[in-house]
Amino acid sequence: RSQQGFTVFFTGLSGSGKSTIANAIMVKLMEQGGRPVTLLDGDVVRKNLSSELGFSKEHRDLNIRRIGYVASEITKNGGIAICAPIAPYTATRRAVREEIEQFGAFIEVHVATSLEECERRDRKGLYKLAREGKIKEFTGISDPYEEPTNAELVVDTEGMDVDYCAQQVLLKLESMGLI
Ligand code: GGZ
Repeated sequence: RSQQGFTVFFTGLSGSGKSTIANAIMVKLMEQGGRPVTLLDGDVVRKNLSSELGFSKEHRDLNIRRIGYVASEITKNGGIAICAPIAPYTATRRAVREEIEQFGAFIEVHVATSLEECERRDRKGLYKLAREGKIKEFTGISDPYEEPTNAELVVDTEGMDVDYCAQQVLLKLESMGLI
């Protein structure tokens, strides 16, 4: 059994299902025992590590670089880091990948649930506020999301349940010899 550390890095729109899938795989990986599993979820990181940051490109990049740094330390020490920010910029995702691949594997998972579906769900009412101009620089509405082209895995939560998507991720990790 491999003891290499690795990072699973989810990227996708607000409300795409990143956190839900991330939580599901965290539970499964913890059940397997062995390596410690650390979840770096978007809102939790923003509250604890990036509380002074907003949503400009500069601030988003800084947020992602911080997440990448923490994940690289975890990976270096043989642990499992699961990250779930929007991470809208290709260049920043690539920089984080390069940092982490020095120490272990990097698995980018694009949660490709469409904007239409995320907005239709609007679980937190943020899309409505963004459409009304009450939230500025909102990803997908008034701020960019650069679609990944080199993700190890693409999942779409529209019409798929969370467990199915989580299973896809676990199968990928297995096929890469990581678990
Ligand atoms: C995007 C925003 C914004 C703007 C607040 N744009 O669905 P949520 O609520 O819980 O997740 C979103 C979260 C995005 O933070 P991240 O740290 O993941 O973003 S990034 O990777 O770009 O740094 C959303 C909420 O914060 N939120 N304002 N303008 N999402």
